[in-house]
Amino acid sequence: EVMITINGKICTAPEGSTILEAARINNIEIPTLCYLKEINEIGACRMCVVEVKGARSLVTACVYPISEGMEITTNSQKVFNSRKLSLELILSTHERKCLSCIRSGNCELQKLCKEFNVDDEDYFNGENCEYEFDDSAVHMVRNNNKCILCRRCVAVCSKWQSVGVIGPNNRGFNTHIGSAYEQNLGDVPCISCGQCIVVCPTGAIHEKDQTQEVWDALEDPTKHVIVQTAPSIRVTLGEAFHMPIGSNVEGKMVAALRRIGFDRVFDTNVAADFTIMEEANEFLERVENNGPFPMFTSCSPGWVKYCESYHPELIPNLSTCKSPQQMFGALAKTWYAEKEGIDPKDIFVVGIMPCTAKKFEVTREDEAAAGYSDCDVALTTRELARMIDKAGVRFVELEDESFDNPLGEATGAGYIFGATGGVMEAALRTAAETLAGHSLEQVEFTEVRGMSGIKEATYEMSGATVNVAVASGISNAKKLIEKIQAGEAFYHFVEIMGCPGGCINGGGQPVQPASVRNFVDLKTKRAAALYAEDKDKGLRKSNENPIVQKIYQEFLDKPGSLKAHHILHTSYRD
Ligand code: HC1
Repeated sequence: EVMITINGKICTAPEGSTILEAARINNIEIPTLCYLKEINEIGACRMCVVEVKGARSLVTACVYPISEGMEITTNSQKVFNSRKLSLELILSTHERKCLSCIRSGNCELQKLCKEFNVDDEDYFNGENCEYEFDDSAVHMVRNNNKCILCRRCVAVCSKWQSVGVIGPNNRGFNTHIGSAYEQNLGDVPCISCGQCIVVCPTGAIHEKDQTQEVWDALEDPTKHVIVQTAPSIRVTLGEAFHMPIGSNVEGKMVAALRRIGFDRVFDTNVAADFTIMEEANEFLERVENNGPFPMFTSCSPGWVKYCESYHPELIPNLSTCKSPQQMFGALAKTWYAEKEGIDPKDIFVVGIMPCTAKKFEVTREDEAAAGYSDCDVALTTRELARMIDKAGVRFVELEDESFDNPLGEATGAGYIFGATGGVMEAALRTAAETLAGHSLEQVEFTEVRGMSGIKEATYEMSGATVNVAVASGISNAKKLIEKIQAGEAFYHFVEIMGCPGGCINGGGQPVQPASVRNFVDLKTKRAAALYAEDKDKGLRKSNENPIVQKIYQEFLDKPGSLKAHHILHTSYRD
């Protein structure tokens, strides 16, 4: 511990801390705009300037280490004036259409302008670059007129995701973020993960809003509009309504979806149970046929796109299972349509997903079991929150309601899909039981839980040794693939999720400002709510789900059957 003084008060902080970290530990917030812990520590925005006794000028707290006896002032007039000046300069090149901005109300720049009494937005007005929107990608829009050049998006794209398809173009006054040679985002191998969106402090990047398509379907009397909610939505949606991180709002979410007017409110978790049935079966088939190993999971569309674009040689290793979102849509337009006597062309399936790549996934080829796209629209958690607000639904006050049947009751295995390691654990539960041929006591495979980027485990199952690995975030996936390809590791089964931590930290989730992201373990809190729900469930193995058993009996025959293949599996291309 190092002894320092902050604003006249003696306090301590661990050695090696920056001033920013030391202040936070002592409950003093220093504002930042560019800083993202361990990812973007460039001290460029100068919002975090503070006074240090003896230093010649103000120092940037995000990168400046503390030392014994250091005297720091974070709240002097000199500090305030400098921050205000920085904000005025940022505003001079910022498109100030705040009223209609998608981030109005949770824009980090807007909040600081208010705090530092920026009373003249036009103070440094002058010549400005005018950028066209880049809306060439399926999932997102970039409006560089609102970009403040903090480079957080650039940093996460290259460091978390090892994709690196964006960076600064041009220099000086003309600097702007984009792809190399000014290519459109839609023309470069972006994997649509949306991690850039959740770290953007302003409205410069956001998902392509498709809520109007859903409102239109809801008004169309010929459409039977079904909504399905991904595992992680119920533990993150509350954040959009200022509820604590990790609140499980499943009941309110269902109630809100009904108030909005969906004809049926179903659960993607049921389809996650189907994914496990198919994936466990596919895995056991590979065991019989000696590979190809490892088998990679295929439910994360950002990962699938990465695999297709960057590692096409691994396509034979990708599970052919559609993702739960797509399996759900396929079953809705085949089994459910038949059962309810509805023409599948009149069924409109909306997925509420934590993920921007799901918008891309619904457009994939070979995902149309009934001859129509399995799923029609994928909305992010944020888009759903906007629909709830627009519909005038007082979310926090809602009484809990339950999903509709028959596609509303999932096992605990379906819930944990939303966190890294969850798909693996769910698959192991069913695979172990299938191999044993009878019910097993063991439900939890805790070695694959937790937020480490790469997890490995070995299990003995009825005499067979199964090596598994789990990676989340593409930079970790890349490391794991390199290890496998170098022959340094051998796994039978590998789960990969495109976003660090899995879907609970997806690119479509409610945006938390950097002041939260840098200091709160968002991923663990959100995941804990899913594991708690799993623990509470009477049924925790996908193979125990009565509706899953029923649909196999009366419609699909058995996992891996021809019909199951036609409806629930897909193909890939490089
Ligand atoms: Fe996911 Fe999945 S878990 S991919 O993370 O397999 O997006 O939440 O819906 O499809 O079920 C996302 C989450 C989600 C699918 C499932």
